[in-house]
Amino acid sequence: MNFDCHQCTVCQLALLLLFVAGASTAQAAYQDQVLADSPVAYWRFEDASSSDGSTALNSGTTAATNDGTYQGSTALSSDTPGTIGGTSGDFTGSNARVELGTTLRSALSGSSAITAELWFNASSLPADGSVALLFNSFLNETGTGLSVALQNSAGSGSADTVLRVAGRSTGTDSFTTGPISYASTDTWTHFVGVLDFANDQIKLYVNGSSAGTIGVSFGSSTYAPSGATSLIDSIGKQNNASGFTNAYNGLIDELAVYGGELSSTRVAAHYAAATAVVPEPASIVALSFGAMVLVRRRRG
Ligand SMILES: [Ca+2]
Ligand SMILES: [Ca+2]
Repeated sequence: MNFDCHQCTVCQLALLLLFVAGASTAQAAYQDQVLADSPVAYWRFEDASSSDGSTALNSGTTAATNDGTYQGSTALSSDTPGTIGGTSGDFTGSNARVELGTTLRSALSGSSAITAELWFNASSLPADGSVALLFNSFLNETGTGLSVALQNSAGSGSADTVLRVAGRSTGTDSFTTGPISYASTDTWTHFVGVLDFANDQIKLYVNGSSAGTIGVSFGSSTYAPSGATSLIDSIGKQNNASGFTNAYNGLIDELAVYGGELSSTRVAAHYAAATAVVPEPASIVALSFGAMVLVRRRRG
């Protein structure tokens, strides 16, 4: 039997290239889906360093205007959701945070809806009566804007923990929230919260599917920022009048903010892009071996 080793090497190289291309396509797919919806801000946590003072790059349309700054010994982790790959932000639950400045609120001003989208994986839930802040833009004691957080009410242990998006359209609004039960740890979850000011609704999505539409009452049909302008926006911890508080303990990745509503169709498309099946390296080895056997049989 004649067997051409040159062909075998070409075959293996071709399969290796296919595998590498497949893996990088899967990583780009989620990012491409998000960018196709023109997020105002999009922090991917793909930064080279997270040492205090280093930049958390904004890949959204406002670019460097809304770059963040790592503080409080925030780390980067290779534990990431689905097939997205790369790195996520690792918030220790003590002082870790990304500081975002005060410019996002003006970029969102006038929007008839605001959407926040992120992946998170909680290492622990907030204690009874406590809040773990995932993301906040200007929603403080009196500020407008929105926040995403885990909140554990006093009593009943963690059984009454909720995941919620909260907001005010204008300074005269009450603190308006859309909560859903959530008490998972060590689990990557895709969450989308929509504040629909024009239609007085909060819409929630978990892992690509609707988790409820809640009728609320916003005072303004468009976002009209107001409040204590010195308080900065942040990820992983909240800046309020008493300083940084409400620490979150866990991972956050691919946090995007849109100056409009992300539709249910687009939410599902984003989630699907992150969960597309990619062949495991072991499968590639098996496929490569199988192809070699086929080549040998055909040529033998
Ligand atoms: Ca990432
Ligand atoms: Ca509780």
